[in-house]
Amino acid sequence: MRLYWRPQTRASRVEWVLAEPGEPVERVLAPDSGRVERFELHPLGRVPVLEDDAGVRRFESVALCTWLADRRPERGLIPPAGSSERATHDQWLMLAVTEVEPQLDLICRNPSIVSWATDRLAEPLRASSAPWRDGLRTYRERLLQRPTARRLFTEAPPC
Ligand SMILES: N[C@@H](CCC(=O)N[C@@H](CS)C(=O)NCC(=O)O)C(=O)O
Repeated sequence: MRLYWRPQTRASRVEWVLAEPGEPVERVLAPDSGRVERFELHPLGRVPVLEDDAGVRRFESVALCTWLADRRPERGLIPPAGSSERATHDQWLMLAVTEVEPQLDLICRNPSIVSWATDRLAEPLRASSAPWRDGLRTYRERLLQRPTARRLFTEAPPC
């Protein structure tokens, strides 16, 4: 398994899921942003890209994480495919990636819009605060049950 990564990118998600089951991985620092070699790895020149042991390269961090978790069911990283728990898992996963992440991305790239974006996000959050609180609490509890996640999220030095 070979992971093409850059620091402080979504590659860290994949690194974490690889670390949980202790999968051996070769980390390869991807070429600098915008370089033509990046587009040979990914159609939009992005990271992470994961190459499996058969040499097949794939991208999209969440799809990679899901695949890695599914292939080691005994580790209990993800509910079994087709189960009701998995449907709920995927629901929150998709909401995070399709609804929340683009807004956070926008804010990170345009710090001047923080107050506009906070107002925009605050209303729906206020209106439905219980599901968010419950979801986040469950997420945090489950994360902290995993030694690797606990180490990465609570003991890792800031990058
Ligand atoms: N949806 C993709 C997003 C990938 C992405 O946007 N990666 C960023 C880093 S987090 C990237 O490579 N940006 C272009 C660049 O750095 O040149 C995923 O989750 O893998």
